[in-house]
Amino acid sequence: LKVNAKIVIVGCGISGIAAAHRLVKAGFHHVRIVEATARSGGRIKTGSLGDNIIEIGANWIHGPSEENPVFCLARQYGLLDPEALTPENQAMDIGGHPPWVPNVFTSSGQKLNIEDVAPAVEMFAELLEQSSEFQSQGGEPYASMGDFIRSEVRRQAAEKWKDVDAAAISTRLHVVSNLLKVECCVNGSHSMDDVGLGAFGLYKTLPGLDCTFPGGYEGLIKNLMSELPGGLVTYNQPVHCVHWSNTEKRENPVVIECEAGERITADHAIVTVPLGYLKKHHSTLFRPPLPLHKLHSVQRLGFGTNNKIFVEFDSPWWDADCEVIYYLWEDEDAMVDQVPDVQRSWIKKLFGFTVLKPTERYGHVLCGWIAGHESEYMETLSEQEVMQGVTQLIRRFTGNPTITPRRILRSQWFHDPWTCGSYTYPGRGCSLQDLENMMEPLPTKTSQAQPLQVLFAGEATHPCYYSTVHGALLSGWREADRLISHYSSISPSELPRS
Ligand code: 6YU
Repeated sequence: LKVNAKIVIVGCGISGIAAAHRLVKAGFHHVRIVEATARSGGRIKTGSLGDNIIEIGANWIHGPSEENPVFCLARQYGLLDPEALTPENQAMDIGGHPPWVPNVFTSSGQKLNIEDVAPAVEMFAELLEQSSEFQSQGGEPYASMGDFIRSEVRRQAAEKWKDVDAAAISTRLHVVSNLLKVECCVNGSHSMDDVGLGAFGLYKTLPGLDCTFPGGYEGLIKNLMSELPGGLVTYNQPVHCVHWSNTEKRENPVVIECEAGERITADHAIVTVPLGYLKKHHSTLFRPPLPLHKLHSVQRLGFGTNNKIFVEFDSPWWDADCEVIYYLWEDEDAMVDQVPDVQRSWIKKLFGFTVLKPTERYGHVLCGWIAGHESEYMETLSEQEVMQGVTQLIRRFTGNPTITPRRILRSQWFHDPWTCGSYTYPGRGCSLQDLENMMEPLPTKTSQAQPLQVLFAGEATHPCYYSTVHGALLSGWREADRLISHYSSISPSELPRS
């Protein structure tokens, strides 16, 4: 198949790169990517802290096993540690929540035993599992994940913990607050009250214990880019508007208008901009505007913020086997995941830290996680202020006033003008239909107009792997395949001429 169709891909993240890769391999030779920034990779972004490699965006391969195309490519390019390749690692079914060894600290400077927190952790895990079932049952007893979890914990605690003393119950309810904050990071939501209960189960996990890229996630981007023809990407070229539905022109019916004024004509555009960008700019990005049903899905789906704060220490103050550190605020109301006074107390939303392992590779580096409006506020502070907040927090919770970080680095995804947040979650009232609307090409009804003028890829368009790199990659392949099968099914006389 060798076609002359002109295809312009908007955005050079993993979905745009995947689409270009597939199209070029299939014989399309007029493929171009226009990218707003000076780099490829989008939300896959590797940086450094001192001598250490750190991931500012995507961190893990979620579910590294045969069905995960990111895992298969990373293996093919030789980018993974040997442990990640073992059959045992691939077979582990963790349901999206790795079984990390925790250290739990309280705001009064105590380190808790696992037995103190285990009953709440188990109850929470069961509720997450149950919540996935409402999707198939078609009924939602509560409007949001937050409502469901709080109500169920209250109900079950009254039944199962009736003989437990008040102090222990209070600790358990603070564990629930902490786990709600963890889930805000996992989902990229401000609060679990914003996450729809029925749609929560749309997200599917793959088997395999999550693994990282020892040389950085961007190694995947570099390898894929090296297989594309040189000059295919135009950098520093933000797209201002995609003009479509030009009924007078049968050839090149799409015009991509760039902010710098250049107008690129094309037969098809594949738009891969993040949902956060779409929410903010949809009214100027499309002429004519998006059909209402598509626009409503853009609005209904959630796109929140999850940021990381990397902190390096001269020596560890956590246990040698510790993989995650949790903080319980004893002065907080039970089971809350939002901070009432964001400017004064934003740090309360940070659920804790994951420990970068192995130590021989990373030294003593922790990665703090903070979601929501508190995270967006954190982005406006200076690095010095963030460092101060983190230092105070660690000193208070460990009861050790001498702990001093060596250096920090945080991500600022909300204020990134081309992302406007972190990733997609199903908001209240969302359903599979919303994700299907997201991926539907324009024009939606093929009458006389040229079909497939504007196609949509990107993590927010995947029906069950949204919010992930593998979801984004698969969505790019899907839209490339849509064009490939379109051109395979039409007769040669109908093919665009160059
Ligand atoms: C994963 C992980 N991970 C952490 C953090 C973030 C994300 N993800 P891109 O944005 O990449 O590309 C679009 C391009 O378009 C970009 O280059 C723009 O500059 C450009 N653009 C925009 N406007 C333009 C314009 N006008 N003109 C031209 N160009 C324009 N995923 O698999 N593992 O560990 C994490 C994490 C902090 C921010 C992540 C992770 C998400 C991925 O990074 C993301 O999906 C893809 O990279 C997106 O690729 P793309 O091509 O679509 O867009 C149980 C359960 C519950 C449900 N959810 C659980 C899932 C867990 C999600 N995990 C995420 C966690 C972390 C830690």
